[in-house]
Amino acid sequence: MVNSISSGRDAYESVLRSLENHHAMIKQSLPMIASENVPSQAVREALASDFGNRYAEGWVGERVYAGCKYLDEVESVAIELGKKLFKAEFIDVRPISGVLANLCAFTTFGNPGDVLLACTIPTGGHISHSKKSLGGTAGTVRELDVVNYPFDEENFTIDIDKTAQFVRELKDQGRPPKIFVLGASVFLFPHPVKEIVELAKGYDAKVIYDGAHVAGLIAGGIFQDPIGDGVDAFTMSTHKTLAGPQHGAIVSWSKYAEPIKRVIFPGLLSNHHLHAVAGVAIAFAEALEFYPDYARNIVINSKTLAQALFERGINVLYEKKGFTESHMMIMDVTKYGNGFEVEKRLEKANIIVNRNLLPYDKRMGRDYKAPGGIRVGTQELTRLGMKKSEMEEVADFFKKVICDNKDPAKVALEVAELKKGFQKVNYCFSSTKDAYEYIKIR
Ligand code: DSN
Repeated sequence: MVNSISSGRDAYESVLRSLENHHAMIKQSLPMIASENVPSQAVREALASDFGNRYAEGWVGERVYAGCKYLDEVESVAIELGKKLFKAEFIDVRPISGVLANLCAFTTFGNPGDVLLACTIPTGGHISHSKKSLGGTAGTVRELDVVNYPFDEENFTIDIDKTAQFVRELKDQGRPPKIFVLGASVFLFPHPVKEIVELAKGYDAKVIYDGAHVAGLIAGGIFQDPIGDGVDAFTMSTHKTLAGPQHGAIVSWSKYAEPIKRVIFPGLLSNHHLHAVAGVAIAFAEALEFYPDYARNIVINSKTLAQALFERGINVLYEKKGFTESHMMIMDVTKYGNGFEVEKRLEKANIIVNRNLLPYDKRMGRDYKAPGGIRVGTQELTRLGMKKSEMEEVADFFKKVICDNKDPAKVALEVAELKKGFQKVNYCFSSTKDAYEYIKIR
């Protein structure tokens, strides 16, 4: 923590020092939080551009401000590329985050009091899909009546038969479902999109697929094709496997374009962070060119790391399903303490992960502060060029810290040594600077 700040100059220097220190730290770390990534230099350039100082309320070509010529050009590129990547009729790249994209979808397709189905947080659901009692966006902000899918914990998937029965019961109670949310923050295997779309049709309900985590995998053609499988809207953030700037987008059909556009502006946003829109356009271009390769390598690395950890005695879940089909895996670390303690030990070794609830944690009396699990993602290490053999080395580091109780400070030195060879962003057009280089403008 910062000690004392006695003047504006102190504060100014302290902030800039923290920024540089962070860059130095991340440079020698293994960033493995599944919702993060490192963008290309071109995306960083967009983020530092004057686009970030401008307004362009309204739709491309119909702005309510002057000065939008180049902003419009760039947003048009993002829209065209987004439609191509996600095989969609319509995309709006204005939501400034994944949560905002979800709120836009909830607002377009639901009214307060409507019943919305989603996964619980321990079964992978995101807080924005959650109930009012948890402070979730759907329940708190949109006042939707959130209920949860019956979940097949053995296979880590939504139980379709039980869900069909559950929604029949809801209908009999006079609470027919209006929105089915798919997608998750612990997203190991594709969700049963076709089955839920079919079920939703019987109730004239809408299906929203939150693909924030897997958008880059979908762009690379390796996970599932939610629009092709018939969802009404596919929301995303643009910085996880997609590796763009922190932003959001909503993909849908021409028939919903006008209501979605109106909800976003003037409903939910004024400024839509045009520097980030430029970053999204660049990330989409990178995805078009490089992601079939990138997405495939992410999944190979996830499977390799999960298997390697398992072989070293760490309880990575869902072995019988191959652990994962995505960029992430989930492990039960209760043999070694709890998720919080293990997260902190790994952090001391410069291995950055997050503690996570396991599907059965609630029954065991565990909560999110000290859950039983750790979630690990391989998308950033893959972007830096790591392959199967590095995943074996990474698994060794985990074992040393978690199972063998080795001094994390010593492991941190080995982590830094491995990381030295992986300092460039791959799967992009230009990579002349180091991935975490701190670029001064002042
Ligand atoms: N969904 C959170 C995560 O997965 O870390 C970020 O929104």
